[in-house]
Amino acid sequence: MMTLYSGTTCPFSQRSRIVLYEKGMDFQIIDVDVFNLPEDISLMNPYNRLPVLVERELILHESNIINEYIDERFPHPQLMPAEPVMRSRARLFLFRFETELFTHVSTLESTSSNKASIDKARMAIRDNLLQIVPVFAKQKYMLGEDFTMLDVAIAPLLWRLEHYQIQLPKQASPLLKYAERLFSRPAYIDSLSPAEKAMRK
Ligand SMILES: N[C@@H](CCC(=O)N[C@@H](CS)C(=O)NCC(=O)O)C(=O)O
Repeated sequence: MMTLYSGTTCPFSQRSRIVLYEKGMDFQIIDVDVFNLPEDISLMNPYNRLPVLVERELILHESNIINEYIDERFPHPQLMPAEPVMRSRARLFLFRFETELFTHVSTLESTSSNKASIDKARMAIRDNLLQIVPVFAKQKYMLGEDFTMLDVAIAPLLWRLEHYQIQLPKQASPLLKYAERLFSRPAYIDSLSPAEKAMRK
């Protein structure tokens, strides 16, 4: 059985929780306090961060790497595109998310960020999200009509917009409707920790 060491408020951990619930197989989630990491996390992850996935002798870290492993191990429903060209494009998009959005999410999650860097991170996230609004004028999900790993990757950020004090203008409404579509999925609802539920009224 897979065991996920997961931060109850950690957006990266939530990604892996979403994938586990989408697959509907047996797994165990161990809640970890991100602000008081137990020593065994540093033994499993040299970067001493959550999430960490353990399955027998395999120990993985980095949410996107964990998620691709779960997707390959339990192929139904498949979350990465099956076809190599689309699959590599999906990986490029995941890389872009990390570089342009989640680097700023990490600033907002860090206890050592100062006000100037927090303000800068909020603006950068807002600007980058506005750029992807037009995608949802034409399609239901990030890559088309199917829910994929890209939707998994971005959902925890969209859930936290209010919590991070990021306001989007009216023109972002297709993106916010898309977010509601993600939040209404049964696996998404199951993935939420009590602390995450409390982030949105
Ligand atoms: N790129 C990593 C980011 C993971 C990450 O930053 N996790 C945070 C919690 S949300 C963490 O464990 N922070 C503890 C620390 O840095 O001390 C991933 O995708 O898994």
